Amino acid sequence: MSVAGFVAWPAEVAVRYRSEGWWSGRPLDHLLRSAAEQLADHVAVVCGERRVTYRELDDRVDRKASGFERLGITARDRVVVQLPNVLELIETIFALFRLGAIPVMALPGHRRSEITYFCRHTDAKAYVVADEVLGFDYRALAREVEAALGRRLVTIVVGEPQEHDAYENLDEAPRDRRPVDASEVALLQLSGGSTGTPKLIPRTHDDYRYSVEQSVRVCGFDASVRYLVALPAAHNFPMSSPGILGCIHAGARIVLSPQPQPDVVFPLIQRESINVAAAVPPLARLWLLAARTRRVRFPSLRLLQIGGARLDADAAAAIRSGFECEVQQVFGMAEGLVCYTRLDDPLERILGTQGRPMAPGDEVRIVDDEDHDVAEGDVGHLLTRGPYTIRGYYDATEHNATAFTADGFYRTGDLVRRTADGDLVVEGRAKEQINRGGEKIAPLELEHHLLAHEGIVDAAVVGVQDNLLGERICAAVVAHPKHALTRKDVLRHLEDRGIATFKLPDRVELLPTLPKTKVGKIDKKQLAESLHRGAR
Ligand code: AMP
Ligand code: DBH
Repeated sequence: MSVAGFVAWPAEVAVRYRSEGWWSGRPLDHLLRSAAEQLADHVAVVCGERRVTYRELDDRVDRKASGFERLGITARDRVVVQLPNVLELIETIFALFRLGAIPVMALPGHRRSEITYFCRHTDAKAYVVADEVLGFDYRALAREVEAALGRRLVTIVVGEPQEHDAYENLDEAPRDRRPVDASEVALLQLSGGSTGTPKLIPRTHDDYRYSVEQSVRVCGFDASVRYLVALPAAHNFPMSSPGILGCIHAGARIVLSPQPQPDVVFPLIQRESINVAAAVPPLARLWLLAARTRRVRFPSLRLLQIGGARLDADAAAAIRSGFECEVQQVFGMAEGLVCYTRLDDPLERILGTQGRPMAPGDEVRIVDDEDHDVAEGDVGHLLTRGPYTIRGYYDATEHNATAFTADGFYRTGDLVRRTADGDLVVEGRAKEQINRGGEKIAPLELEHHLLAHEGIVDAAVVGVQDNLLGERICAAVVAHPKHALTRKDVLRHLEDRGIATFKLPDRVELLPTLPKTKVGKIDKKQLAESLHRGAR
């Protein structure tokens, strides 16, 4: 039996994935157990001045698992984990994997609105946070979330706990336990989504592990890798492509950067002789500019992986020559499918495409609006299915009916074409989503929050083209004449609603009316274009 709300693969498909050897039946925490057995004294994680070996990490995870258990957390319990890039994040998720409990991978930028939703929607038992990061107090957030939920959460705090439970005290003798069933849900990842509410993505031990193993193979990770985590660690890219889990599978070294800025990252690359790093396109370009002005070089850096948003060929070439390293494009999604350019691909394919699916079991279709395959080379909707692509969002029956085809393909919402070499090129998207430098934002969700203001009669949120971020979030608002609404009021309203920091609009426009289509719907295309023209 699996956790409720999970859509499993059809039985005959699961049988095939197992017989092909794609699903190994081994749970995720075994990645760490094997590394601890084979490379006990290798450094696994560097976090500030702390360095832990694989043996130490494995031991700590065992003790933490028993500690979580003492607080009443058992198999299938959902635990919202919202930690910055610290060792405790890695320990926590592995301790939960070991118990068969299910971490919900929140990001540090999430606020009351999202965290309350995650807790309510998953009926979470516990919440793991840091005390304070960059002046923001997560213990206070935990209080607000409990008030919104109207119930208590087991809140575990890394650092000074106040009235909550101290993470430090989760330290109990390791126990023998039943191995976890690898076909069960291991974690809930998040999707940017395109609807009014965020979507949760159930990933099983079997499927996530397969995606990590395939990533490690394609990216050539081995024990010599020193991998920099500068993006938020819980995100699917730095977690699994090959990311943190890939490093553990390969016995590589994970170096956690508390922040992504050059001031923090550059000294770390030098001090730790980093050879692989992952970035979203705007971050890679920011690093490049800073490296140029400071005239620093990074001779240890071998590979820069770039994904999360479209990287154009010129930027890819500039990054490659500026850092004197190889570039790999990563086109992935927390729902599953990950495409990579291969390390030994000809340069024009590395720079000019988003690569191709990583695994033999990946199925890809490119279709028109009627779900018919387009002619080879034409642009169409990308559909995908396979041994690590979900068959449904968590507890979302209605949305799943349109987000997946009847035969189980996930509708990615991306518009792509396939080159003669078989690589995919992302040409745009059909889904209502803003991609702000790799952060995905659903306009509908923001519009709901805006319309909750009594002085706002109409609202539309659109992505406006931006040279650095790809897109910026712009909220166009029509205020009721009786309310003398200012832009500041609108932003303050959104902050009061408790939405994630990365969803706050870059720009708020107060307009007398919004452009409408012939059938009376808001014409977002025209709106985005006029806002773009207005910005120039
Ligand atoms: P999510 O479903 O929230 O995990 O976001 C995944 C989406 O990010 C994909 O469906 C694409 O729209 C976008 N994406 C990820 N990587 C790339 C890339 N390398 N190039 C273009 N778009 C990307
Ligand atoms: O954007 C993404 O979600 C993403 C990008 C690169 C991803 O999930 C991944 C690699 O695994």
